[in-house]
Amino acid sequence: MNKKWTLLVSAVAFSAMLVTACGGEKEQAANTATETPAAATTGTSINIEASNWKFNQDTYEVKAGEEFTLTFKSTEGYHGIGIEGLDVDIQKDGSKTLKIDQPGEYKIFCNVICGPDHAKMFATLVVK
Ligand SMILES: [Cu+2]
Repeated sequence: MNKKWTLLVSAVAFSAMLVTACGGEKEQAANTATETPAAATTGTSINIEASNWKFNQDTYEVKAGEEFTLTFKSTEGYHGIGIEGLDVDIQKDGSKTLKIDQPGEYKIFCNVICGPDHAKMFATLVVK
């Protein structure tokens, strides 16, 4: 009976630790998010660079209804990008001309299984 109880307590403590660890990571990610000057990415072209394991900016901004060229480059490692809801599928290096009429936030993700922190590679395309 005692042994069972100890086991249960350890299991609960362990789960709590896991939850705490996850929460902590998320918080850290939010804290490390840096504001980038909008001027750098507003206009007719945006440059997205990927390294191990992040994009060079958290957000990229373009204007709705205006054509722009998206240029993607893997500066370290081999990465790619896809953008949710858009026909973008670039791997390693490449560019694509786009025009997005619908303002909103589009999720940018790495579309190459590139390594341990692949799942953390996200950025946002803000269409204003
Ligand atoms: Cu990846």
